[in-house]
Amino acid sequence: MHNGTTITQFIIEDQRRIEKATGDFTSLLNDIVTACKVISNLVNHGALVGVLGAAGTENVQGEDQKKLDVISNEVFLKSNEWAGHLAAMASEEMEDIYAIPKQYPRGKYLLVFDPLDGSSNIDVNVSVGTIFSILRCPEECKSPTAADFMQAGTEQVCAGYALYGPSSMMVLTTGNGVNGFTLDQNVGEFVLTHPHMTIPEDCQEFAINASNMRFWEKPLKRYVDECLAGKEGPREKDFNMRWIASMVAEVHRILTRGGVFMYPLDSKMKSKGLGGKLRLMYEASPMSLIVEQAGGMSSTGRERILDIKPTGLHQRVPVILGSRNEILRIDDYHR
Ligand code: AHM
Ligand code: MG
Repeated sequence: MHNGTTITQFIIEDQRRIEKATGDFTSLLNDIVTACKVISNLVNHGALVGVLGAAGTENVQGEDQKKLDVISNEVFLKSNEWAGHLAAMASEEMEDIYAIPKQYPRGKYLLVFDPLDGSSNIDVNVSVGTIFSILRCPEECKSPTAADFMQAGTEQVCAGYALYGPSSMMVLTTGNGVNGFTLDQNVGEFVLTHPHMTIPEDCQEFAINASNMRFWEKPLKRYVDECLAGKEGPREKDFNMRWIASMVAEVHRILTRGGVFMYPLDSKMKSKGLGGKLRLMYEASPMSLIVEQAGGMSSTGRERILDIKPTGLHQRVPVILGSRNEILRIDDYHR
Protein backbone atom coordinates (compact mmCIF):
# COMPACT_ATOMS: atom_id res chain seq x y z
CA MET A 1 0.00 0.00 0.00
CA HIS A 2 1.46 3.36 -1.00
CA ASN A 3 1.04 6.62 0.86
CA GLY A 4 2.96 8.80 -1.59
CA THR A 5 1.92 11.68 -3.81
CA THR A 6 -0.49 10.64 -6.56
CA ILE A 7 -0.13 12.17 -10.00
CA THR A 8 -3.45 13.99 -9.53
CA GLN A 9 -2.25 15.55 -6.29
CA PHE A 10 1.06 16.44 -7.92
CA ILE A 11 -0.62 18.17 -10.86
CA ILE A 12 -3.06 20.10 -8.64
CA GLU A 13 -0.25 21.28 -6.36
CA ASP A 14 1.72 22.30 -9.45
CA GLN A 15 -1.29 24.26 -10.71
CA ARG A 16 -1.59 26.17 -7.43
CA ARG A 17 1.79 27.71 -8.13
CA ILE A 18 0.45 29.30 -11.32
CA GLU A 19 -1.47 32.52 -10.85
CA LYS A 20 -4.84 32.63 -12.66
CA ALA A 21 -4.69 28.92 -13.54
CA THR A 22 -8.22 27.82 -14.40
CA GLY A 23 -7.79 24.11 -13.74
CA ASP A 24 -8.29 23.36 -17.44
CA PHE A 25 -4.79 22.03 -17.91
CA THR A 26 -4.97 19.94 -14.73
CA SER A 27 -8.21 18.42 -15.86
CA LEU A 28 -6.82 17.70 -19.36
CA LEU A 29 -3.82 15.93 -17.84
CA ASN A 30 -6.16 13.84 -15.73
CA ASP A 31 -7.98 12.67 -18.86
CA ILE A 32 -4.64 11.78 -20.48
CA VAL A 33 -3.66 9.83 -17.37
CA THR A 34 -6.96 7.94 -17.53
CA ALA A 35 -6.36 7.05 -21.19
CA CYS A 36 -2.90 5.71 -20.33
CA LYS A 37 -4.32 3.61 -17.50
CA VAL A 38 -6.83 2.06 -19.91
CA ILE A 39 -4.06 1.30 -22.44
CA SER A 40 -1.85 -0.09 -19.66
CA ASN A 41 -4.63 -2.45 -18.64
CA LEU A 42 -5.11 -3.66 -22.23
CA VAL A 43 -1.37 -4.16 -22.75
CA ASN A 44 -1.15 -6.08 -19.45
CA HIS A 45 -3.96 -8.43 -20.39
CA GLY A 46 -2.69 -8.97 -23.96
CA ALA A 47 -3.86 -12.22 -25.48
CA LEU A 48 -6.41 -12.73 -22.67
CA VAL A 49 -8.50 -9.90 -24.08
CA GLY A 50 -7.69 -10.56 -27.74
CA VAL A 51 -5.77 -7.35 -28.44
CA LEU A 52 -2.58 -8.84 -29.92
CA GLY A 53 -1.82 -9.21 -33.63
CA ALA A 54 -2.27 -7.19 -36.78
CA ALA A 55 -5.23 -4.94 -37.44
CA GLY A 56 -5.02 -5.64 -41.17
CA THR A 57 -4.83 -1.91 -41.95
CA GLU A 58 -2.09 0.61 -42.78
CA ASN A 59 -1.58 4.03 -41.21
CA VAL A 60 -0.88 7.25 -43.11
CA GLN A 61 2.83 6.40 -43.19
CA GLY A 62 2.12 3.11 -44.98
CA GLU A 63 3.04 1.06 -41.89
CA ASP A 64 1.02 -2.02 -40.90
CA GLN A 65 -1.08 -1.23 -37.87
CA LYS A 66 -1.37 -3.55 -34.89
CA LYS A 67 -4.77 -4.05 -33.26
CA LEU A 68 -3.43 -2.22 -30.20
CA ASP A 69 -2.31 0.76 -32.33
CA VAL A 70 -5.89 1.22 -33.49
CA ILE A 71 -7.48 0.55 -30.08
CA SER A 72 -5.06 2.85 -28.20
CA ASN A 73 -5.72 5.63 -30.70
CA GLU A 74 -9.46 5.26 -30.11
CA VAL A 75 -8.98 5.24 -26.32
CA PHE A 76 -7.03 8.51 -26.52
CA LEU A 77 -9.62 10.21 -28.73
CA LYS A 78 -12.58 9.13 -26.58
CA SER A 79 -10.92 10.03 -23.26
CA ASN A 80 -9.94 13.50 -24.40
CA GLU A 81 -12.67 14.74 -26.75
CA TRP A 82 -15.53 15.42 -24.35
CA ALA A 83 -14.27 17.61 -21.49
CA GLY A 84 -13.93 20.94 -23.29
CA HIS A 85 -10.19 21.49 -22.84
CA LEU A 86 -9.11 20.75 -26.40
CA ALA A 87 -9.54 22.49 -29.73
CA ALA A 88 -8.24 19.50 -31.73
CA MET A 89 -5.96 16.47 -31.62
CA ALA A 90 -3.35 14.97 -33.94
CA SER A 91 -2.10 11.39 -33.84
CA GLU A 92 0.63 9.38 -35.51
CA GLU A 93 -2.11 6.95 -36.54
CA MET A 94 -4.36 9.50 -38.32
CA GLU A 95 -3.72 11.31 -41.58
CA ASP A 96 -5.50 14.55 -40.64
CA ILE A 97 -6.17 16.37 -37.42
CA TYR A 98 -9.13 15.26 -35.30
CA ALA A 99 -11.62 18.06 -34.74
CA ILE A 100 -13.57 17.97 -31.47
CA PRO A 101 -17.07 16.63 -32.29
CA LYS A 102 -19.79 19.31 -32.47
CA GLN A 103 -21.66 18.11 -29.38
CA TYR A 104 -18.71 18.96 -27.11
CA PRO A 105 -17.34 22.34 -26.04
CA ARG A 106 -13.94 23.41 -27.38
CA GLY A 107 -10.97 24.49 -25.31
CA LYS A 108 -7.66 26.25 -25.78
CA TYR A 109 -5.24 23.31 -26.01
CA LEU A 110 -4.06 21.00 -28.78
CA LEU A 111 -3.14 17.40 -27.97
CA VAL A 112 -0.58 15.49 -30.04
CA PHE A 113 0.19 11.81 -29.45
CA ASP A 114 1.66 8.53 -30.55
CA PRO A 115 -0.84 6.21 -28.88
CA LEU A 116 1.35 3.10 -28.91
CA ASP A 117 4.99 3.61 -29.72
CA GLY A 118 7.24 0.63 -30.39
CA SER A 119 4.25 -1.44 -31.40
CA SER A 120 6.42 -4.01 -33.22
CA ASN A 121 7.16 -5.18 -29.67
CA ILE A 122 3.58 -5.91 -28.63
CA ASP A 123 3.32 -9.46 -29.92
CA VAL A 124 6.64 -10.46 -28.35
CA ASN A 125 5.66 -9.01 -24.95
CA VAL A 126 8.37 -6.35 -24.77
CA SER A 127 7.86 -2.82 -23.40
CA VAL A 128 5.83 -0.31 -25.40
CA GLY A 129 4.60 3.17 -24.53
CA THR A 130 2.47 6.23 -25.28
CA ILE A 131 4.03 9.62 -26.07
CA PHE A 132 2.08 12.89 -25.84
CA SER A 133 2.53 16.62 -26.10
CA ILE A 134 0.27 19.56 -25.26
CA LEU A 135 0.35 22.82 -27.21
CA ARG A 136 -1.65 26.01 -26.90
CA CYS A 137 -4.00 26.64 -29.80
CA PRO A 138 -2.98 29.93 -31.40
CA GLU A 139 -5.62 32.63 -31.99
CA GLU A 140 -9.10 31.74 -30.91
CA CYS A 141 -8.99 28.33 -32.50
CA LYS A 142 -12.66 28.36 -33.52
CA SER A 143 -11.97 26.00 -36.37
CA PRO A 144 -8.47 24.63 -35.89
CA THR A 145 -6.46 23.39 -38.85
CA ALA A 146 -3.19 21.49 -39.24
CA ALA A 147 -1.44 24.88 -39.50
CA ASP A 148 -2.23 25.54 -35.81
CA PHE A 149 -0.12 22.51 -34.90
CA MET A 150 2.98 23.79 -36.72
CA GLN A 151 4.74 24.99 -33.56
CA ALA A 152 8.36 24.43 -32.59
CA GLY A 153 8.98 22.00 -29.72
CA THR A 154 9.97 24.91 -27.49
CA GLU A 155 6.27 25.94 -27.50
CA GLN A 156 5.11 22.74 -25.78
CA VAL A 157 3.20 23.34 -22.55
CA CYS A 158 3.75 19.78 -21.44
CA ALA A 159 5.27 16.56 -22.73
CA GLY A 160 5.13 13.08 -21.31
CA TYR A 161 5.15 9.39 -21.90
CA ALA A 162 3.61 6.31 -20.36
CA LEU A 163 5.81 3.22 -20.33
CA TYR A 164 4.07 -0.16 -20.25
CA GLY A 165 6.88 -2.37 -18.94
CA PRO A 166 7.35 -4.68 -15.94
CA SER A 167 5.59 -1.84 -14.14
CA SER A 168 3.64 0.93 -15.84
CA MET A 169 5.05 4.41 -15.43
CA MET A 170 4.19 7.96 -16.41
CA VAL A 171 6.97 10.49 -16.89
CA LEU A 172 6.04 14.16 -17.22
CA THR A 173 7.44 17.63 -17.73
CA THR A 174 5.65 20.95 -17.74
CA GLY A 175 8.91 22.78 -18.32
CA ASN A 176 9.98 22.62 -14.70
CA GLY A 177 12.01 19.41 -14.45
CA VAL A 178 10.97 15.81 -15.03
CA ASN A 179 9.08 13.57 -12.62
CA GLY A 180 8.22 9.88 -12.83
CA PHE A 181 5.19 8.08 -11.38
CA THR A 182 4.59 4.34 -11.05
CA LEU A 183 1.12 2.84 -11.46
CA ASP A 184 -0.16 1.11 -8.34
CA GLN A 185 -2.40 -1.44 -10.10
CA ASN A 186 -4.43 -2.23 -6.99
CA VAL A 187 -5.31 1.38 -6.22
CA GLY A 188 -5.40 2.52 -9.86
CA GLU A 189 -3.21 5.58 -9.27
CA PHE A 190 0.17 6.70 -10.57
CA VAL A 191 2.33 7.51 -7.55
CA LEU A 192 5.41 9.77 -7.52
CA THR A 193 8.38 7.40 -7.32
CA HIS A 194 11.04 9.17 -9.42
CA PRO A 195 11.16 12.88 -8.49
CA HIS A 196 13.54 15.21 -10.39
CA MET A 197 14.84 12.72 -12.94
CA THR A 198 18.21 13.76 -14.33
CA ILE A 199 20.46 12.38 -17.07
CA PRO A 200 24.14 12.00 -16.18
CA GLU A 201 26.38 14.15 -18.42
CA ASP A 202 28.63 11.25 -19.34
CA CYS A 203 27.80 7.66 -20.13
CA GLN A 204 29.14 4.39 -21.51
CA GLU A 205 26.07 3.07 -23.30
CA PHE A 206 24.53 3.74 -26.69
CA ALA A 207 21.44 2.56 -28.57
CA ILE A 208 21.13 2.32 -32.34
CA ASN A 209 19.72 -0.13 -34.88
CA ALA A 210 23.09 -1.38 -36.13
CA SER A 211 21.51 -3.28 -39.03
CA ASN A 212 21.40 0.10 -40.83
CA MET A 213 25.14 0.71 -40.40
CA ARG A 214 25.95 0.49 -44.10
CA PHE A 215 23.52 3.38 -44.79
CA TRP A 216 24.78 5.80 -42.09
CA GLU A 217 26.47 9.13 -42.72
CA LYS A 218 30.19 9.48 -41.90
CA PRO A 219 29.94 11.44 -38.61
CA LEU A 220 27.56 8.87 -37.12
CA LYS A 221 29.66 5.95 -38.34
CA ARG A 222 32.74 7.58 -36.78
CA TYR A 223 31.00 8.00 -33.41
CA VAL A 224 29.81 4.39 -33.27
CA ASP A 225 33.16 3.01 -34.52
CA GLU A 226 34.95 4.91 -31.76
CA CYS A 227 32.54 3.54 -29.13
CA LEU A 228 33.06 0.01 -30.45
CA ALA A 229 36.85 0.42 -30.35
CA GLY A 230 36.51 0.59 -26.55
CA LYS A 231 39.45 0.97 -24.19
CA GLU A 232 41.97 0.51 -26.99
CA GLY A 233 40.32 3.20 -29.18
CA PRO A 234 40.27 7.03 -29.03
CA ARG A 235 37.57 7.06 -26.32
CA GLU A 236 39.75 4.95 -24.02
CA LYS A 237 36.75 3.26 -22.39
CA ASP A 238 34.45 0.36 -23.17
CA PHE A 239 30.85 1.06 -24.23
CA ASN A 240 27.80 -1.13 -23.81
CA MET A 241 25.07 -1.32 -26.47
CA ARG A 242 21.26 -1.74 -26.22
CA TRP A 243 18.44 -1.71 -28.79
CA ILE A 244 14.89 -2.35 -27.59
CA ALA A 245 13.21 -0.91 -30.73
CA SER A 246 10.88 0.97 -28.39
CA MET A 247 11.79 4.64 -28.07
CA VAL A 248 9.88 5.07 -24.81
CA ALA A 249 11.81 2.24 -23.13
CA GLU A 250 15.05 3.56 -24.59
CA VAL A 251 14.49 7.14 -23.35
CA HIS A 252 13.41 5.79 -19.97
CA ARG A 253 16.68 3.87 -19.63
CA ILE A 254 18.60 7.04 -20.50
CA LEU A 255 16.64 9.04 -17.90
CA THR A 256 17.49 6.37 -15.37
CA ARG A 257 21.18 5.71 -15.99
CA GLY A 258 22.32 7.88 -18.90
CA GLY A 259 23.19 6.87 -22.44
CA VAL A 260 22.68 7.89 -26.05
CA PHE A 261 19.79 7.02 -28.37
CA MET A 262 20.24 7.49 -32.11
CA TYR A 263 17.89 7.10 -35.04
CA PRO A 264 19.93 8.99 -37.63
CA LEU A 265 19.10 9.93 -41.18
CA ASP A 266 20.59 7.38 -43.55
CA SER A 267 20.98 6.94 -47.30
CA LYS A 268 18.12 4.41 -47.46
CA MET A 269 15.66 6.93 -46.00
CA LYS A 270 17.05 9.72 -48.15
CA SER A 271 16.46 7.66 -51.30
CA LYS A 272 12.79 7.39 -50.26
CA GLY A 273 12.59 11.15 -49.70
CA LEU A 274 12.24 10.77 -45.90
CA GLY A 275 13.89 13.10 -43.39
CA GLY A 276 14.41 10.33 -40.83
CA LYS A 277 12.51 7.45 -39.24
CA LEU A 278 10.93 9.11 -36.22
CA ARG A 279 8.16 11.67 -36.35
CA LEU A 280 8.93 15.20 -35.20
CA MET A 281 5.59 16.00 -33.56
CA TYR A 282 4.65 12.65 -32.02
CA GLU A 283 8.05 11.33 -30.95
CA ALA A 284 11.06 13.63 -31.42
CA SER A 285 9.71 16.90 -29.96
CA PRO A 286 8.05 15.57 -26.80
CA MET A 287 11.00 13.29 -26.00
CA SER A 288 13.42 16.15 -26.65
CA LEU A 289 11.62 18.38 -24.14
CA ILE A 290 11.75 15.64 -21.51
CA VAL A 291 15.43 14.92 -22.19
CA GLU A 292 16.42 18.61 -22.08
CA GLN A 293 14.40 19.16 -18.91
CA ALA A 294 16.35 16.29 -17.35
CA GLY A 295 19.67 17.95 -18.24
CA GLY A 296 20.35 15.99 -21.44
CA MET A 297 20.51 17.18 -25.04
CA SER A 298 18.63 16.35 -28.22
CA SER A 299 19.69 17.10 -31.75
CA THR A 300 19.47 15.96 -35.35
CA GLY A 301 23.26 16.13 -35.44
CA ARG A 302 22.91 19.50 -37.17
CA GLU A 303 20.31 21.37 -35.12
CA ARG A 304 18.45 21.33 -31.83
CA ILE A 305 15.26 19.35 -32.31
CA LEU A 306 13.17 21.67 -30.10
CA ASP A 307 13.93 24.57 -32.46
CA ILE A 308 12.46 22.86 -35.53
CA LYS A 309 9.12 24.30 -36.64
CA PRO A 310 7.18 21.48 -38.28
CA THR A 311 6.15 21.82 -41.92
CA GLY A 312 3.78 18.87 -41.92
CA LEU A 313 1.85 16.75 -39.42
CA HIS A 314 3.89 13.62 -40.18
CA GLN A 315 7.31 15.17 -40.81
CA ARG A 316 10.23 12.91 -39.88
CA VAL A 317 13.59 13.93 -38.45
CA PRO A 318 16.87 12.32 -37.38
CA VAL A 319 16.99 11.91 -33.58
CA ILE A 320 20.15 11.85 -31.46
CA LEU A 321 19.53 12.37 -27.75
CA GLY A 322 20.81 11.61 -24.28
CA SER A 323 23.82 12.39 -22.11
CA ARG A 324 25.01 15.92 -22.73
CA ASN A 325 28.72 15.39 -23.39
CA GLU A 326 28.06 12.61 -25.91
CA ILE A 327 25.55 14.70 -27.87
CA LEU A 328 27.99 17.64 -27.91
CA ARG A 329 30.60 15.26 -29.36
CA ILE A 330 28.23 13.88 -32.03
CA ASP A 331 27.17 17.43 -33.02
CA ASP A 332 30.84 18.31 -33.26
CA TYR A 333 31.52 15.35 -35.58
CA HIS A 334 28.68 16.57 -37.82
CA ARG A 335 30.31 20.00 -38.07
P1 AHM B 1 6.33 3.13 -34.25
O1 AHM B 1 5.82 4.46 -33.77
O2 AHM B 1 5.70 2.71 -35.54
O3 AHM B 1 6.28 2.08 -33.19
O4 AHM B 1 7.89 3.37 -34.65
C1 AHM B 1 8.76 4.00 -33.77
C2 AHM B 1 9.72 2.99 -33.19
C3 AHM B 1 10.53 3.56 -32.06
O5 AHM B 1 9.93 3.34 -30.82
C4 AHM B 1 11.82 2.78 -32.16
O6 AHM B 1 12.91 3.53 -31.68
C5 AHM B 1 11.95 2.53 -33.64
O7 AHM B 1 10.66 2.66 -34.19
C6 AHM B 1 12.45 1.13 -33.91
O8 AHM B 1 12.81 1.03 -35.24
P2 AHM B 1 13.44 -0.31 -35.88
O9 AHM B 1 12.27 -1.14 -36.27
O10 AHM B 1 14.24 0.18 -37.03
O11 AHM B 1 14.31 -0.98 -34.85
MG1 MG C 1 5.92 5.83 -32.70
